[in-house]
Amino acid sequence: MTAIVVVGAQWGDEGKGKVVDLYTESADLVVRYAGGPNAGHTLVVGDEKIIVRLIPSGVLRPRARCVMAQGMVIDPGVLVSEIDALEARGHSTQDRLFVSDRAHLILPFHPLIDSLRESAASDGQRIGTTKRGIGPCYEDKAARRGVRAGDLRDLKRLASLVERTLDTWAPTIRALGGVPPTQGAVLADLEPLAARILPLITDTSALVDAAIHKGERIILEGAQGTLLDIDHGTYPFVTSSSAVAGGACVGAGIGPTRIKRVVGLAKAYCTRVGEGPFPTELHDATGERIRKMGGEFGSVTGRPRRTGWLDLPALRYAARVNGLDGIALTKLDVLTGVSDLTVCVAYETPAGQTLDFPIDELATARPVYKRLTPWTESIEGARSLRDLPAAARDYIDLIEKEAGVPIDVVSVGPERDATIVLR
Ligand code: 2SA
Ligand code: GDP
Ligand code: MG
Repeated sequence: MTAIVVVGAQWGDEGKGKVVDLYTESADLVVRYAGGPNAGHTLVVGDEKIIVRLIPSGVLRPRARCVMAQGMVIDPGVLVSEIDALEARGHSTQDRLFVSDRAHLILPFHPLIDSLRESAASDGQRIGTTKRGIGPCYEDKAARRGVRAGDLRDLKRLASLVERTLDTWAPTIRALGGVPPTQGAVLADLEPLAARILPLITDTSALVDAAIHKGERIILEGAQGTLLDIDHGTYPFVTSSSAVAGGACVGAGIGPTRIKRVVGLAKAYCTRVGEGPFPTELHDATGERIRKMGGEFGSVTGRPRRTGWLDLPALRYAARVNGLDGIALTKLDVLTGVSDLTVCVAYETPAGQTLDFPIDELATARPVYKRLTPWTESIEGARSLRDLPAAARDYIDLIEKEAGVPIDVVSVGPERDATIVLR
């Protein structure tokens, strides 16, 4: 068994792009198992920075095949632009990019509905989505009226499927003050894209299974993060997919017995983009400093990300619901010089103090903080634990102890080699 799941342990943007790219050095197959073009996974290699939204983060490793599996929702226009942008920069996807025939398609009215709803929502109701049509597309999937990538094979059938879905949404679009596109306009957009995407479409569950049987090394790449998962996140302020490690089995179409290891990604602090509870959020100069030093702006939307202290109960929760075997700790360098370095170690709730993450009581629970010794030395050049100041090593030890999960990797910069590999 060779399949490793890489999953976000917080609210996304933990550095999945960097870590998946790193792990793919020796991988044969990288499989994105959930989400869609709401994701922005950043890859930094030398002077080059590439943000992938749909295509798996292994794409810069020429020997790795890349699979967009059936748990994903795919916007055909975004996919074709992403392929063209990569090719233009000399990164070929020829013969190594595969799209599941069962992945659902984001159609032009999905982002329209998403945007109209967000604009119409009152404060407290707004989710703060990326407006990329993710929610409405997964709604069509659950309502059993979605259009799938495999449907692009038969344009006549595609026309009737688009009509059915569009007819369902048109009254909602009008009620929200929008103008639904015509079926003709949707199909006219889709047909040239279909010609480009059709050669990529296949039964990716069978492809992944064959790779498993050949003993190939497989990375299953998550999107967003545990606390944005539709079942296990801070509902309703979540995305609409199964972001957790369990989602890798459903999303890629393989059984749990095939997974060898689950690695959770955690930033050395927390961020969240969009609405919803964030108990350790900082609204002060330290929060601003972390945003600036960490470049904490949405990779897709450019929105400023909310920043806050590391939440250890939330990390323990992520360790539990994902069954984490290891943690990749990222962006430790961003905490250099943060003089009031603090972590959340527990929560105070009406029922008393708890070490658990009180996910359904976040409105009333209060974080219990612990102040730690800061460090001021630059750590971007560190390549082993010995290169780190004692306070940074203590920070890593504390996380490992409190999360109850070994730290496999510590990332100290966006580049591939700015990494300390521990196991
Ligand atoms: P959606 O668009 O329906 O999935 O939004 C629902 C919630 O999920 C959050 N979400 C994200 N959170 C962090 N990063 C994401 N990707 C982009 C990035 C975000 C960006 O890499 O920075 O550019 O703004 C992502 N995608 C979805 C979203 O904020 C909502 O809270
Ligand atoms: P993802 O969605 O989990 O792939 O994360 P994003 O790409 O949205 O955001 C992570 C950001 O942090 C990107 O700009 C990365 O280049 C950057 N990054 C990743 N690891 C590190 C690190 O260890 N240190 C610093 N300073 N930046 C990092
Ligand atoms: Mg991101």
